[in-house]
Amino acid sequence: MYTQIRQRGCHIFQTSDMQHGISPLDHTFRATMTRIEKAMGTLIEIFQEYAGKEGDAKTMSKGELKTLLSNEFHLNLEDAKDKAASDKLFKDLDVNADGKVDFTEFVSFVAAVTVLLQGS
Ligand SMILES: [Ca+2]
Repeated sequence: MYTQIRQRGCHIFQTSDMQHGISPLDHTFRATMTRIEKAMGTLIEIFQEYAGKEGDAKTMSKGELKTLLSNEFHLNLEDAKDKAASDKLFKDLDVNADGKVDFTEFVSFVAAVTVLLQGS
């Protein structure tokens, strides 16, 4: 079962890989994707879009995360109080404390927010 999930997961990642474009085969695969596969592909696309804005395209800087929070969560982080909150959130997300938010750290955050929303 995990092999099948992994095989489709590789297609989702390739289909969502904006840096290399989407081939006609990927469009065919995209049409077969289930809702949850599309949701996972969307998470990958969003992460890659923001992580790719500056520096290492596989991790998000504090500035990239701030832009993502502003654009995708409609958070305005312009005043000092909000800056402190976004700095704390970045520190909380950066579980391995390497000064960057990688995909695992990002997707853990999205999962936690989703659980909160589902329970409210
Ligand atoms: Ca990190």
